[in-house]
Amino acid sequence: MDGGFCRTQRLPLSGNRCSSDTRATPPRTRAMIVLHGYTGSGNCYKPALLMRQLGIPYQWREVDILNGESRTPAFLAKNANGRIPLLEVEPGRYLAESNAMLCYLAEGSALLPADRWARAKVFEWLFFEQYSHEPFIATVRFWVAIQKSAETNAAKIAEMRPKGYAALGVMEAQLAKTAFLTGAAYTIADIALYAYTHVADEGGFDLAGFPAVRDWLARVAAQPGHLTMAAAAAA
Ligand SMILES: N[C@@H](CCC(=O)N[C@@H](CS)C(=O)NCC(=O)O)C(=O)O
Repeated sequence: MDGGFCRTQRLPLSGNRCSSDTRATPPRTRAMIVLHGYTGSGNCYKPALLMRQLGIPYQWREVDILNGESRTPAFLAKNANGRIPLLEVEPGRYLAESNAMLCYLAEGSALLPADRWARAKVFEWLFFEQYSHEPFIATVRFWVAIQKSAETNAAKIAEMRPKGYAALGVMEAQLAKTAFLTGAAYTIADIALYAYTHVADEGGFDLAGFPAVRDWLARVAAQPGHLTMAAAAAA
């Protein structure tokens, strides 16, 4: 595995053991994390990229969302919202919402600062991504490049495209000032925004007018342990 970002804290293990308990019990083997996802989904790519960079092994389980697999009773029992990604942190313990996964997985690493203000600025971008960026850039890309339904959705695409460009403009303004979204350091905010920005062209978004965003995309792709979207599903 490529070099990654140092973790200073392990993910919690379930089960308590008193620190004064010195009995020689065998070390607990933790089950590998399972990422239920769909190849080509930026939301699924986010936790995969982070886990790769933190050196956390995971197993990818493909969910056929185009044929309704995420809406079956079996899947809805795992995530009532019927969406992927879904992170199975241990057998039967599920976490939905890509950016919640980033927070959970990055806890204790340099990618999620401990300082209250610095952390809040990371959250600011995570919420921005979900409200002002992903609903436009990812949705248009989905219709154009994945579902191939651009013609059917032409009116909605025309409405969403300016909103996608507005989000790119917000990023451009920040990245003209700082190397990464929250300042000089790479954080999970960059992972969250990279996921759909680096494939925005697949939805017909032209990044020519966003030079700082393009330079940032290259900086993110050059981070240790970087994983491509295609490779995320190969785990
Ligand atoms: N806010 C969610 C969005 C999840 C989402 O929209 N997932 C899409 C694929 S990227 C999905 O599962 N679509 C299938 C469906 O809605 O049935 C996140 O960030 O994880």
